[in-house]
Amino acid sequence: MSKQQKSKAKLLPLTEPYDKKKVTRRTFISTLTFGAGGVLAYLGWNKIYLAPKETTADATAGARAPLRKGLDANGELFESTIGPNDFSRTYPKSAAVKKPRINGDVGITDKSVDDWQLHIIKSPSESLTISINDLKKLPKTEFAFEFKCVEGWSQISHWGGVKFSDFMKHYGLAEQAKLAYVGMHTPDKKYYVGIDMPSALHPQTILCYEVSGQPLSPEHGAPLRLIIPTKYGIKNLKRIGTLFFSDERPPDYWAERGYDYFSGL
Ligand SMILES: Nc1nc2c(c(=O)[nH]1)N[C@H]1C(S)=C(S)[C@@H](COP(=O)(O)O)O[C@H]1N2
Ligand SMILES: [Mo]
Repeated sequence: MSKQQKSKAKLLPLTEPYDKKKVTRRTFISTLTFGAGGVLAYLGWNKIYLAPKETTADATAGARAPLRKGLDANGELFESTIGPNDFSRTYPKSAAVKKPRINGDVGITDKSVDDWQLHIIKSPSESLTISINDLKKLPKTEFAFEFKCVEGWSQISHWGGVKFSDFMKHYGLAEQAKLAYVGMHTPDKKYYVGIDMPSALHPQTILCYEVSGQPLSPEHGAPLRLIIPTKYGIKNLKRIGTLFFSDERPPDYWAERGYDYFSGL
């Protein structure tokens, strides 16, 4: 260092007097706070981790009880806010992808759907069977919307079919519509969902037989699937075999594996 630099360095203003006591106390407090936070996080995690799994008495199972409580509270909040006037955003058909992604094949691996019929269980003693052509005679509704999967992808796709509410009216299912839920499953019963009735009767919920303007392919759920834009993909059951109505929550494939029963968007 040259002589000049040395003298300049000396001219620098002194920093505030350094209070060693204060610094030690601050270090002590912050260390303690950090430590306490860590302990709390660990205890919280442990509590959830060690908590029993919820019981299988109802339609949901597989989540730790405290987490399920959170999910249920969320679901209830959603259920109380969604009404027939809350629409999922729709897009022009041209915004839809040409070949929508395919995801999930539980209950639809059997490719033969020639002898398919829709079974409606009106009551323990009364049922209806309906063909795809019967459904195609009813007014058609089509729209493009952003289909969302819980696995973290979404796509704008274009679907067509008959409004679930139109279907209920046409087949005289007014009494059934008063029940709290509709349940549905694939013809082989391997995939199944339960839908709360207000969501089922929502004007955007359709019994769908077309995707991208073409009849559904087996992978998309031919010949008939559910499209319910107000819920995640998991609720959009492909290849509906049977519909039934109930005041109890119907069994639900992904709810049994820990997902939220309502699965609203
Ligand atoms: N029968 C049946 N329906 C199903 C599934 C399934 O595995 N089997 N997967 C669900 C899930 S998780 C999603 S994201 C959508 C995917 O529909 P797509 O294959 O037409 O894109 O279907 C839903 N419906
Ligand atoms: Mo999904």
